[in-house]
Amino acid sequence: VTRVAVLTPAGTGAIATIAVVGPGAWDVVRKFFRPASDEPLPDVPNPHRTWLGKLGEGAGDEVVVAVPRLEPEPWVEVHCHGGRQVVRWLVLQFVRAGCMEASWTELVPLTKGTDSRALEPLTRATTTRTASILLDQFHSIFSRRVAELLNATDPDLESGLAELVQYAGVGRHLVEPWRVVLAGPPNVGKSSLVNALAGYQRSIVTPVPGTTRDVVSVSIALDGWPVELLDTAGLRSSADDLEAAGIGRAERAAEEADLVLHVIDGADPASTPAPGATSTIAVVNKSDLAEARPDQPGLRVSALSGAGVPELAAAIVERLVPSAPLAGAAVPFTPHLAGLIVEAHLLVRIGTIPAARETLSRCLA
Ligand SMILES: Nc1nc2c(ncn2[C@@H]2O[C@H](COP(=O)(O)OP(=O)(O)O)[C@@H](O)[C@H]2O)c(=O)[nH]1
Ligand SMILES: [Mg+2]
Repeated sequence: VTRVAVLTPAGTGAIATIAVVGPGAWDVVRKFFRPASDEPLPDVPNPHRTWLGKLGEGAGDEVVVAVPRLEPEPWVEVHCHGGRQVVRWLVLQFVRAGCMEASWTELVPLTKGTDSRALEPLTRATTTRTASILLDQFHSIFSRRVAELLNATDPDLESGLAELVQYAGVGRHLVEPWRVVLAGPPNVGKSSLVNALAGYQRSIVTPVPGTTRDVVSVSIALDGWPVELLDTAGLRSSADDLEAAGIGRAERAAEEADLVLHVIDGADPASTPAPGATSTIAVVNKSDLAEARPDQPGLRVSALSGAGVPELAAAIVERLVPSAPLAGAAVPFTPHLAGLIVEAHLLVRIGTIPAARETLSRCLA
């Protein structure tokens, strides 16, 4: 069967691309195409070439026909004017000639050497860094590596999994951002710090304690990694019901976070250092003030002047992404695949190699 699909988004644009894919693709395009030069289209298309001409009866639309590839099936593209009616009219012409209308998501898996499971996350990636990692995996880097490891010796399987498992965290967060909660008493400068990290005004900053009643989130990219900063109501007991509800939500947000920034006011003599759990960074804000004490443990910053903010951003990235994959690295690119890799790595480490291989095999499409 030969399929026809519009590859460009619905709506009006300057250019649209229609793909005709399948055994009859070349013949059906050739039937409607009138080349601009005297040279007719060849009987068999040479891949990697383009032709300019007109497509369709009557005046026709001026188009460029391209043949990106012939394997595994002939793939012919028609680049035409992007008006809705022109595109519709050309597609219908192919349908009348016997093509089946399809969506682009049905066509892309037909591309040789690609892992179509990466396509949906790729369309949702928010940074170029995550998109380029997903693009690598779309070109089967992860699935090829898994296939190699399934055929590898036991020691190679173990070292291969040890390498892949380093990127499980990244794989879980190529689409879903890491969640970083700013926690601490009211008025220490949490909202100001969110704004300083984001580089723009977003959450409410006020000198009155307890204004951030709920959890306010700001999505940013740190070093190309998607991070959601969650600004919480101050963690303290409150008589105000509305504020108390906000505090409850703040505590839950902190429990579910990938990282908690415990913020204290460096100039407040009553402030106590944050608990030193592994998933927290102690932040001492207001380091610009004369009263700020130099003895408090933690990363010293000033949301007001910006001092220490780049260092804080670097510390967050270091904690969230201790090892970043280089270009071309195999990355388990969804939370599901990351989970399978963690499990397979665990199984290989406790010596149950056949179970590890079975788990790893579930990473293949
Ligand atoms: N001097 C100084 N004041 C700050 C700094 N960060 C925040 N503030 C002030 O402290 C007050 C409380 O800040 P806010 O961000 O609302 O604190 P939150 O309750 O923890 O969210 C505001 O008046 C801010 O302008 C800082 O680094 N230096
Ligand atoms: Mg606040």
